[in-house]
Formats: sequence, structure tokens, C-alpha cells
Amino acid sequence: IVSSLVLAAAEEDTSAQYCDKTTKSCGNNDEVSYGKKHIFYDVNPPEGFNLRRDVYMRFAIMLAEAQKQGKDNWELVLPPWYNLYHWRSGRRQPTPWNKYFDIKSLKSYSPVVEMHEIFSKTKKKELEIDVLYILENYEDPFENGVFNEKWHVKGECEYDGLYWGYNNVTAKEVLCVQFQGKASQLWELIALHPHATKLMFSHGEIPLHDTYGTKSYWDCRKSMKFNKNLIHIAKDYIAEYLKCKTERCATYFSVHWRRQDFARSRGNQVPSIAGTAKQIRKALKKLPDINKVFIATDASMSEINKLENALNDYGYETHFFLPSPSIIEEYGDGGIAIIDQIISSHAAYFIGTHESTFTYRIQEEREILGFDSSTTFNRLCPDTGHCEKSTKWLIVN
Ligand code: GFB
Repeated sequence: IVSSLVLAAAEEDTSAQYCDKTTKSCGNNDEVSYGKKHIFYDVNPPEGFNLRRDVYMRFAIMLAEAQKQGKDNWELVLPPWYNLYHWRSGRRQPTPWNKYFDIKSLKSYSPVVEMHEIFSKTKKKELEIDVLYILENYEDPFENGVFNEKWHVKGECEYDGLYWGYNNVTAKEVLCVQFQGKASQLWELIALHPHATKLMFSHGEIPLHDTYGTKSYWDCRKSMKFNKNLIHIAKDYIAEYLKCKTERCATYFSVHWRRQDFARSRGNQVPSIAGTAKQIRKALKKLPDINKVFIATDASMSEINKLENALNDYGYETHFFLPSPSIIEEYGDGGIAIIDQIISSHAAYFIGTHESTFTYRIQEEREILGFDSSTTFNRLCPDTGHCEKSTKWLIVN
């Protein structure tokens, strides 16, 4: 009975080349979908690595929750890392997620696939997206003073994005859509094209989390384990220079010292170099057994040297992770950022940078590792003026 249903479905849709017996779904133009339908997304180009990790979670949770409700023929395609604004060294090719994350672990939470898995299943080595929705914000999110969830298809338009650096990806239909609301609302847009098997959302940062900070959020976050090689590099460094071989180290203090654009344009939120050293000293006075400080930073070499000198003058042993050329070549800026995050997350005490998503990801990692929250939600304050406390985003198990 199933086969005849499948055959009937295939006959109805003349463009279909095959159908899947279990899901009764048909591929419409090539063999890519192997009975699965695929959601692709990209993110506004200037957004950094750690906001992108959060955008991933919104989609991964959307798919995982749908799967629980029986929508089990959808997979999320992991958007390769390409041309990130802050990544100046190393890799220039679209980079798969397995360079940075443990894909098996991601898959244990949500139905995700790598782009290269999709390509390995296409004979033509080209990929045509059925419908590409370019999401846009509403001009006034609070129309009449209220924030309502809504969307509106404006009509056909042009995509000027890069398809993650691939020149063999195209879209059959491109639609501009105003959108505001949670990621799960995207299913309403998907339902507009019931026969499409490959849908893409551009500006994936626009949909919001369905349930920020809930158990689903943390289950997804916990599944974002790092690539094992990066963990090894970080742990070897911790053992050698910071003298710790356990998960929660008592031997060192860590700081995420965000500079670059933060130092240039957020002068009223971040401290000077001397101010940073003073704040580290103040915190360390309460931890008399620790004299090793690890600094994760995007600062220039000259800033690093100045901070190191200031901390050495106070009598602290200061450490920065300086990658070898082979690590830069193999993992690029993204891998080095993760190594810095892993080292920071195992420290006895952590101080981060206000409103940096890089800091937020370290704080989450520390929540997962089980540190007392008082050792985690601390921030560097500006040299003068008001210093708002860090918000505590506590784990929900
Ligand atoms: O991840 P990210 O977007 O967090 O930071 P924010 C941007 C990039 O800077 C990271 C590098 O991907 C890293 O390449 N970086 C920052 C670091 N801190 C460190 C560090 O401690 N170690 C290493 N190795 N690299 C956002 C920006 O930055 O802030 C947005 O992405 C915007 O474009 C916004 O500027 C205000 O949240 O800190």
C-alpha cells in the first residue's frame, strides 16, 4: 500500500524523480533531499562568531521541537563559516562546522547536516534552493505601542548574499518578507510552499529564540561541544602553563579582555589598559592562593605587552595563548577563539567584557561545568562612571 501511495504521489508531481517510502515525501528536482526536506540559513555578514552560535540555537531548537511533534522529515543545514568580518588570518574557504564543533553531539540534539553532506548527495554538484526568504525587520517593531508576532511577504526581490562562499548554489524563487517573532513562526512561511524541499532564510538573526534560557535552550547549548582537537590543544595548554588537570581548576584566574571595536567605540563601557590591570588586581586580592592570570583577548600585540607589564608589576604571572603557525593554518581565528574560550571557562574565577557575546559563551560553558555563579558573572567596569552588574543566566538542567 505504501509503495502505491508513493507511486501515486510521484505520478501527480511530474517534476519528482523519486519519493521516500517512510516519509511519503518526494524530491522535486534532484536527489539531494533523500526523502528529507532541508532548511538552510545565513546571517547578516557583520555579525560575529558568537552571535552566530546563538542564531544556530534558535534554528536547532525550532527543528528539535518540531521533530518531537512528529515533523521528522526536516533537517537543518549547518551554514559553513565564511569570510567573517573579525577573522583576518588563516582560512578563506567555506569552513564546515566539524572544524569547530562535535557534529555527533550536535546531531544528538537536533537533526542537522553539514553542507558537504548535502553536496555529496548531489550528482550535478550544484544546489538549487527552491525558495529563499530574505527576512527583514519591520520599520517600527512596536506599532501602536505593542510588539506583535507577525510576517508579511512583500514579494519577489534580489539576493545579494554569498551563499556561504559557494558559486554553485542558486535559488529558484527569492521572496522578501518582513518578519518579527519567534523562530517557530517560520513554519508558517514554510507552509506557504508545501512542495519545496529546500528552503533558505537569509538574515537568520532576525527570528528570536522561542524559549530563551529554558531547559530546551540549555539542552541545545550543552550539545554544542567543541571539536575534540581544539579541546586537546586547550587542555594541554592548561596542564602545561596553568598547572591544572581537572575540569574546574583552582590554579588560575581568567579574563576576557575584548578590545578592537569595543575599545574604539565603547569607551564608556570598557576600561583602559591600566584600569584593566587594577581591576584584575582588586579581584585577585580576594583569591590569595592564585597568582596566574590567563587573558583571552583580541587586543593588538602592543596592548597585550602593556597589560602584561602592568600585571607583572603587580607580581602576577600572566598568560596569553599564542597559537603556532600550524594551528593558525589548520583552525584559523575561529579555532583560536574557541581555544581561548575553553581555557577561560575552566578557570577558578572569570571576569568578562560587558555585552560581548564572546564572554556570554564562556559564561554558559562555566555554567555547564558547574562553577558557582559568583565566579562567573563578573565584568570589567569602565574606569569611571556607573558599572551595571552582569546579568546571571543560570543553567536549567
Ligand atoms: O564573537 P564575537 O562576535 O563577540 O567577537 P562580540 C568577534 C570576534 O573577535 C571573535 C575575536 O569571533 C574573535 O575572532 N575575539 C574577540 C577574540 N575576543 C577574542 C578573544 O578573547 N580571543 C580571541 N582569540 N579572539 C560583537 C561583534 O563582538 O560585538 C559585532 O561580532 C559587533 O560585530 C558587536 O561589533 C558589538 O560580541 O564580542
